Amino acid sequence: NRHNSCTLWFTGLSGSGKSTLAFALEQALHSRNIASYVLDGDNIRHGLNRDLGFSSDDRKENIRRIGEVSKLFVDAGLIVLSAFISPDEGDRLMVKEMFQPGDHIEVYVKCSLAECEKRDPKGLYKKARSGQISNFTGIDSKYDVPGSPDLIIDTEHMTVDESLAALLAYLEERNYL
Ligand code: GGZ
Repeated sequence: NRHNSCTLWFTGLSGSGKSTLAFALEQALHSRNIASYVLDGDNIRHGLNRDLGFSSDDRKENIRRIGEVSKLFVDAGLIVLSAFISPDEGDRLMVKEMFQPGDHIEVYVKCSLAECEKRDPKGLYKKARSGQISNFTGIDSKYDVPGSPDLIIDTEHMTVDESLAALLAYLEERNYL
């Protein structure tokens, strides 16, 4: 199917719903015969970026490599769904500048720390609170709220279906689909 390839860059706290939304969108695009691919911590941090941790330098290098990989996949014609906390505004700008304008869409997956901590799907906030994990985003490592995202998805107040509809509407209105 004809479409305009691009990267949707999902940023937000751990547990905000980035990967959930990315996979829901991947499925929706798949059923329209549009090729997309999800990059997230589970397929990147265990492979390509297994040498990187969570210091600010390592997060920056993590984000830089993911930006480069995303760009290659866009060149290959895909809609890339990159779901990483990417807590630093400067690092997010670095990624944005790797792309042609229009090839990069920043999606702020907005959810309060309190709600993410309540969800705590992997028990990581609990570990961070008890000191078993350090440099955890939102607890003892910063998250810069995006200053000018292209789209905000408020997962605290929207269902996955509503969030998905908002993403699809955004892409349709701007003729990506
Ligand atoms: C934040 C951490 C940390 C620390 C492990 N801080 O919710 P998850 O588990 O499945 O996804 C999180 C993932 C974050 O990796 P990213 O590559 O997205 O981070 S960044 O963009 O900041 O480079 C979380 C898990 O790894 N995790 N330790 N200290 N998240």
